[in-house]
Amino acid sequence: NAVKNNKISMIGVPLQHGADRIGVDMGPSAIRGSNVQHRLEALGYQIQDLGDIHVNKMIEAYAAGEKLKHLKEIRNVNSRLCQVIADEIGKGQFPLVLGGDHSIAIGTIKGVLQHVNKLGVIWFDAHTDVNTEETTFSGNIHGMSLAVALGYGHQELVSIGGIDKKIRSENVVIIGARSIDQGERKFLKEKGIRVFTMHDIDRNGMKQVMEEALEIVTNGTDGVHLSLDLDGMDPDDAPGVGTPVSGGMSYRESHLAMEMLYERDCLVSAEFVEVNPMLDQHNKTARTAVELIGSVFGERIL
Ligand code: 6HN
Ligand code: MN
Ligand code: MN
Ligand code: MN
Repeated sequence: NAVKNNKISMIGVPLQHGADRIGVDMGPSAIRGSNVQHRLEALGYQIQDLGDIHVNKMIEAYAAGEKLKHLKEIRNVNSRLCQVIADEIGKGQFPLVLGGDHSIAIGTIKGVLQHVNKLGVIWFDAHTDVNTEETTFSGNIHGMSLAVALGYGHQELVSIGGIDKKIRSENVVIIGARSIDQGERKFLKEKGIRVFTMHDIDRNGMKQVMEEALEIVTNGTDGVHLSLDLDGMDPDDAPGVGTPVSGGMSYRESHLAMEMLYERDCLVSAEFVEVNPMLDQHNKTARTAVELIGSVFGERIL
């Protein structure tokens, strides 16, 4: 993991085809422009910036009439991402992925699964991203990526990196949810996925929620992946996202969650997604992402 070898590979994925609002493809440059590399180097890490995964931008016309929008290009980008993640972990690097819309979690997780058999996942999000082609209202694949990682959804997506490579519902937690579609509710219940909603955070506090969450994702697993959608935070703190939902996690609650993750020393990979500079206010959301990245890699106030 990162703390043991101090070597991080940074990978940008300027994908927006999984979401409806344009601009999220500029997320990686906004995060890089907020000095993520210097911040991590100051903490003693060696950073290799691998640049961006190639995304074909000229496909907009083909979305009309597709049930799953831009399926082919999303499959291609995630296949490439999966390979890069697997290669980097093979070299002993810690992959830090910068999004891009949340459909990129498919490629990241499938890549990690090439090396880590039993993978725990912390899904930090206002949404739960467990739609399938049967339940989706929007057709947007960023609302389906967790289901795909669990092995449910379109075969073109589930087969990326090998159909047998999947995470198990008992090793997954979702934190910060407050917008769940009807079909997703059913899915979460059927699969027994533990969801810590905003209600749980209000009632029990982030400290207790994270203690329980860490117990679940580390129990019987060989490592944990953090998939952090910036819309999990309150839109006051992270306005630059395509699907904002009010009443989210505060700046301090989010940092506490990151600090507790660092203390537990269980992460093998992380991704920060859905930063949309076109919808942002003075780059606030990208800067917040970089600050959260600082905390998850060990930055402390004192
Ligand atoms: N995200 N549940 C909605 C849908 O379109 O399926 C919203 C998904 C948002 C996805 O924010 O990563
Ligand atoms: Mn589109
Ligand atoms: Mn999401
Ligand atoms: Mn979301």
